[in-house]
Amino acid sequence: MKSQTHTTAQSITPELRAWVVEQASAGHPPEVVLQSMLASGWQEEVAIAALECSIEQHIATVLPPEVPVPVLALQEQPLYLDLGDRRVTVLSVLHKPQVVVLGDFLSAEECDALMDAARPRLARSLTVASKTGGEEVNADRTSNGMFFTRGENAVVQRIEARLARLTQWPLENGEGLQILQYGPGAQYRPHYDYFDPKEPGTPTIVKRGGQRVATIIMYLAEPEKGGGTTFPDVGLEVAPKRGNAVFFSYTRAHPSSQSLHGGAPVIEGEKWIATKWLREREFV
Ligand code: PD2
Ligand code: ZN
Repeated sequence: MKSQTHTTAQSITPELRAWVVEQASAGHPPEVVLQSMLASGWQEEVAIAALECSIEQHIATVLPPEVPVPVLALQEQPLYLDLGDRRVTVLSVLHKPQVVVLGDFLSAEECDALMDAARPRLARSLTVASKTGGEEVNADRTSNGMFFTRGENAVVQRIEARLARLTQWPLENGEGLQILQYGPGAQYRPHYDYFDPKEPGTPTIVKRGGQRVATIIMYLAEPEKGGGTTFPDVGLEVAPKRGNAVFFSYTRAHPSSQSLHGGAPVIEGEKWIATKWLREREFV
């Protein structure tokens, strides 16, 4: 690299930035790049700042953009959240990725009402086909399921309004509530809920409200064994306790979000969940 002889007012030029990105792309670790800048006469603060801002800018060109996501009101570390019609318990919080486990989010009557209304409409679960934007049966997902339309009945309306207060995110940005039933052996292998920007079907899918930015899984019936919701990147497993819920968000449609998650196989009994996916904008 070109030697830096003057000691005042060094600045991060486009050439310096390009050089840093080139070094990083060639596989040189940041500390090595920093050492070589210092050896060329760069002041340490300028060299570190150059390293940080060059890498940040480079990341912005190769990763999908970061987008705003719903954030729960947990600033004062409350034990309970008053959601107007119900007080729910904050059981645990993971900060990166944001994963919040909530106790008593649904009443037993609400769980039963959702399952009763869903039961006659259950069919083998489909997933969005990322190649085409349509739907397909997926061997990674061996549950039965159905979708309510948004606001379809009084219980669905009440739960959707509660979710909107929890997430401080417009109710209109939510997809219709999905119900899934898992018997023994059924599972949902680890996946991301966002739509992969590299897949050809994604532009079609995101015309209806943009990317998914958060998921809430509510447990309606608990199996005796198995069926936890796993987050393999962070070694977390959420117990599928009836009435409880888990919220998680993903600021970037990329594995670096660490939002990989799955439904572990049910070993004994039956697991039922309701899933709400939140989009960036109104889901139409
Ligand atoms: O059933 C689950 O625990 C589970 C796991 C992963 C549900 C979903 N994803 C989902 O509905 O997206
Ligand atoms: Zn999922």
